[in-house]
Amino acid sequence: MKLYYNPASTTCRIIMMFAAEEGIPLDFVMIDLAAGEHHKPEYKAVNPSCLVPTLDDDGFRLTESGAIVRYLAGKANSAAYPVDLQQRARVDEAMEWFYSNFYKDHGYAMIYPQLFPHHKRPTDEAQAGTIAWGREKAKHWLGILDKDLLGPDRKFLCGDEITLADYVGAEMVTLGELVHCKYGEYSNVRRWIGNMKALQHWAEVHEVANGYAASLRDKQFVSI
Ligand SMILES: N[C@@H](CCC(=O)N[C@@H](CS)C(=O)NCC(=O)O)C(=O)O
Repeated sequence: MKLYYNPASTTCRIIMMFAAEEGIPLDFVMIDLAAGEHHKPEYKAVNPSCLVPTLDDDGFRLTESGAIVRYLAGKANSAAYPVDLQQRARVDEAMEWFYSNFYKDHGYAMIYPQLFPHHKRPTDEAQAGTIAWGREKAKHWLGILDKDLLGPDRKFLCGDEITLADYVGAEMVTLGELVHCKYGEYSNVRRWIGNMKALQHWAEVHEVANGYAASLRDKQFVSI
């Protein structure tokens, strides 16, 4: 199976981490986002949305990181996506919470406009307003993540065992480290992220992202 990816991409690292931890072999095809390779006709034919990741399983092409990890988990019979209907529904519930609530505010409103020119708003006022709004909403979601989704006892989002939701959520939260988020008010979130960072393949999968973070160390950002 081929994965079109870029290691600096949050949504790609969800797949990279899950595949690495589960020992699922993937042939990685690097797409150079900085050079605009994802907008070239060759890649547009692979993924019409011109985004990474895309999986190609012997000609079966699949986009959307959430769909891709579910597909890989199904192929590998992974316990990280339980077959029991209600347990699986809990994993889906947490995954959807991150994609549709948390990421749009924390990632797309607070973080990406600060990092990427094509996410920057057209005026200073709109830019500052978007980031401030995203920050407030992200703090709201982090409070729920900390107290209700994790609480003081859970090792992972759905209990003591890691699930797909943890792979999704941990990438979306740690994305904030690029803009110097420390999440000081959210001790359960920090404890959970610590559990994720202790995974065997975390360091190698995050090498490029960590290099990018280091290059941003001296910049000023709005953070949490
Ligand atoms: N909903 C998609 C989002 C994919 C996505 O946003 N990918 C980003 C990298 S994290 C991308 O390809 N960005 C290229 C661009 O914005 O031009 C998924 O979960 O796979």
